[in-house]
Amino acid sequence: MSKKIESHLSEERVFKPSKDFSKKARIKSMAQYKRMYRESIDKPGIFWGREAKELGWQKKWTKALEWKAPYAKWFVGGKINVCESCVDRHLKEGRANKAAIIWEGEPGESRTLTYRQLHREVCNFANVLLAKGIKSKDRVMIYMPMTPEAVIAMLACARIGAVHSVIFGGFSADSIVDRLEDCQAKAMITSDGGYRRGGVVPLKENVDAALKKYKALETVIVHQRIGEIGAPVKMKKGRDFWWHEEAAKVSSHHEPKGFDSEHPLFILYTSGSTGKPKGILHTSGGYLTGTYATCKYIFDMQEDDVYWCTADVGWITGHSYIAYGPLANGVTQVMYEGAPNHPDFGRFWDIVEKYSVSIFYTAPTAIRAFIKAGDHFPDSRDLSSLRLLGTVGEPINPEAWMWYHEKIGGGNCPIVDTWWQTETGAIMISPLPGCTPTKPGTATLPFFGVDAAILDETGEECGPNEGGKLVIRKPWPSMLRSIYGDKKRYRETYWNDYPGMYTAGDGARTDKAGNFWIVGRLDDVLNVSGHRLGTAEVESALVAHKVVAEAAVVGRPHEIKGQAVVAFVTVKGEVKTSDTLAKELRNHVGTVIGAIAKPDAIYFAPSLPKTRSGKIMRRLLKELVATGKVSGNVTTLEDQQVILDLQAQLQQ
Ligand code: 7RM
Repeated sequence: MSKKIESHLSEERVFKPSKDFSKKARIKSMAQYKRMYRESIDKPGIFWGREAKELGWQKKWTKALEWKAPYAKWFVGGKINVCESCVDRHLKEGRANKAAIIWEGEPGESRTLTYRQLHREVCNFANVLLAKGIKSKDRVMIYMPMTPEAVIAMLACARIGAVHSVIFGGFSADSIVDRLEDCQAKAMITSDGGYRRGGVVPLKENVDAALKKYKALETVIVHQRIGEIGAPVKMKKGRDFWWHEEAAKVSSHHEPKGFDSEHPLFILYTSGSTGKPKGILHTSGGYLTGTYATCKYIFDMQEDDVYWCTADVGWITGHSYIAYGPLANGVTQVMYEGAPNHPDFGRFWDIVEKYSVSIFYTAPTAIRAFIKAGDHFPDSRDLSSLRLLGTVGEPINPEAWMWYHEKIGGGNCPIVDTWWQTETGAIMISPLPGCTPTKPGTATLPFFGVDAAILDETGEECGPNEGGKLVIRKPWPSMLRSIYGDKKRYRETYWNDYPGMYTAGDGARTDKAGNFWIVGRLDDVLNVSGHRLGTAEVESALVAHKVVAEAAVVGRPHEIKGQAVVAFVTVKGEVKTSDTLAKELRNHVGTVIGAIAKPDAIYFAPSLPKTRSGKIMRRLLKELVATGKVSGNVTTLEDQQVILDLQAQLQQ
């Protein structure tokens, strides 16, 4: 099979699931998929009602969907406790002693929480939050490493109706401040630190720095992860409390109360085309139904599976496919704290072997890094427990797909390439592993209830192989409900292109078989290692530095990261440019946003290429960094010499 990798990489290769896989899968044939898809589109209330019912509601809904574009309400009148559906329900259904989370710390320790233990921990921590005066709809920020306590904190918030907002542990103190202010958080849950690549991430220290600027926060609860190893954290009296000390003061019993199906569950910030991240708001009943059903059908989760999603809980993938979807399915999952290359690139495969992982979900950027590291890492591990593989975050290049298929899947695991977004809450376009014929590079077909289409500028549907904008024409249960505190931006960002339809911001095309091929973002959003980053965010971080007059940021194709950040900077009058200054600016971006936003390269330019009306022509800069020259139309440039000078600088 490996010969095939070299010989032809055309769209013609089609991979079908084995008969053996299909026989045991939840969806066994294309006929079954088509029948269910038809029903999900024609009678969404009946289709989704059946899925939702499996979650255990405290009160049944009266109406499945109320749609006044662009606002949807799902399961109106129903009452549900999301945490009860993810945890308590399994105690009654015979899973009390089943492993819910098998956790591995980066230094190597291992810990298992059964559903019963998870229940006790969550109830206990819910009582801690209540004792600290956290009430329904209060916003609670979570800034933690990948420990079970991160999931426990999320579930405890859900249990008492508080709205969590998780911020990725790699973001900086300044990023915390922006988000605290935007959602007006009342409490923060953090850790003394987390392990990453052998080092310690000083989470509490970052929180302390952020709280110098945001004073409205009342309570900080600190989970002890590092203990003696790290520098001792400072605890501010009356504000900061140790998780374990507070937990010891309260009971581990808690009766879950039902909340409205549309009760807010969480806010998650994501990059858009302005400098200010958007707080994507998700609610309860519909979100859980979407994440539950996608896990069930796309990951084909079954009672004896061991599932592992390598994402961080700070991203939507960690919310939907670590915290909520898998637990709603009562599956056993692996959770890993650290980096894929610690101590070396064999770590993931050691974990797969150690816990007999059967379903594995990761990002193309990780796969490309593994390819580069060398085949001896997976070759020397027993990966035969795997039966299904998944990817998410960006288009997967056919080479990476084939390597994943051969080297990790041993040539017989279906691959689900899942397209979705923070905004969609759950997977939207993906193969169903027991039936969909797959091709390297396409996310294939829409999931149940997803009315996806590709439209041209006039709103006409594009034909096969015609590029256009990806839209969703009908509401779906796990869709975002708004941008927190900014309905105007919600309408303008997602609902303005075509009346009543959701625009994803991605360019795409279909092939003759109806498969969706996602090309990439159409707006000024980069995808760096599968993470969304707005060029405007990086630009505003740069211009906040005292020496910078102007900045333009573009993405450059990168072998492993997919895209790398490249910045063009004009400094103020008297300032001398140097390598040292470039380094200082890179670190500055790291301080303002986080390490993922640091530019790979900074080019100093006396001025930036602009149109006569003063708009920076990012299109030219993008071409310049990708190819080293500018071939396109430059006649609208105000000063053509600017781009020629930059071209000369890049060619040096
Ligand atoms: C889940 C997640 C969303 C953006 C999206 C796309 C890109 C994600 C795929 C993909 C091609 C995929 N949420 N994207 N998955 N592109 N194929 N399977 O990543 O909000 O952080 O990013 O990511 O551009 O719009 S996200």
